[in-house]
Amino acid sequence: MRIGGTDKDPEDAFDFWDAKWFGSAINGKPDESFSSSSFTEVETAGESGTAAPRWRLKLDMGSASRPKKRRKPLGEDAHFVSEARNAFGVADGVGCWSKSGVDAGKFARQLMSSCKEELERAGSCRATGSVLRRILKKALRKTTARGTSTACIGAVDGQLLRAVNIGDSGFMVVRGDAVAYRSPSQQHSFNFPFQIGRVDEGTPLKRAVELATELVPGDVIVAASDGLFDNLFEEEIVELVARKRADVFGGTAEEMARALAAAAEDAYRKGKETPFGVASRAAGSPWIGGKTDDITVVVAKVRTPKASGLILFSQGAHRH
Ligand SMILES: [Mn+2]
Repeated sequence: MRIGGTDKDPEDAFDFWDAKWFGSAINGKPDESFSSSSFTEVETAGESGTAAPRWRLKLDMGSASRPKKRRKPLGEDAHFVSEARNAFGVADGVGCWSKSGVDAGKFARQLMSSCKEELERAGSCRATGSVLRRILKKALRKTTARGTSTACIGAVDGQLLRAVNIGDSGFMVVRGDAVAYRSPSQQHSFNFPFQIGRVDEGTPLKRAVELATELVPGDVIVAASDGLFDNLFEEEIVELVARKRADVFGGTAEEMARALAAAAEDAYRKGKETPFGVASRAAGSPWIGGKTDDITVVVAKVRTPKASGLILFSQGAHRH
């Protein structure tokens, strides 16, 4: 097993963990305890009683991906953004399917593109938790590739960000210099997330959680695969977002996404201390460094419907 970032080809360094992950996924009946700490989780089952939203917030979105293997540039993560629906999604196909000749990345990409298609086909209907769950279910049925994947789709519903999530991809809402919300991660055990697949493979979709959190203009949503969250601490993510946001002309969503993905890759390539290292040691393994993994980041900047040009003027900046 590799300790740190240097003594082995990083592209092959993760077999130990992959084997554990995959083996349990296919054969095991692991315990299904949640690894969720103090995050707020809003139950959205009683949709019928909720008032209609007063106004809709808009998302300016950008994304970045960094594959762990240069020879496999598409990697096994997938994502989508839909400006039309103010929605996004992230999926992380389980890598060790490759040992059976299956590219779980293909499955994850099919799942995300179908989610986008179904969301946009649903027209202007509200993106409630149960609607998002239905969309994920329909998208799953449309996949033809084999494999399993985590999945997280989020959409703006009035002033709320609604999401349906299964596994350890997820999102956080950065407000000012703090984390206003973070979605809970679902793992059977360390480094073995809930994951969905076709037919009987993976975790039943009913285990997906519906989430909702209130947004305010100026919030920055960071949705990502575990490649980001395992390699950067919350404080590092917040700090990077804040630094980019302070850049009046340069802090686009895409630039934020790129900077976050680059920092996460840097963390595992240089063997820095990471959340993954901390969690590994807590699980009894002497791991130091990050997790060599595909990294996918979607950044969504939250604004009022017509505020995009006004923010610059109110800050007294001039664009030529
Ligand atoms: Mn991953």
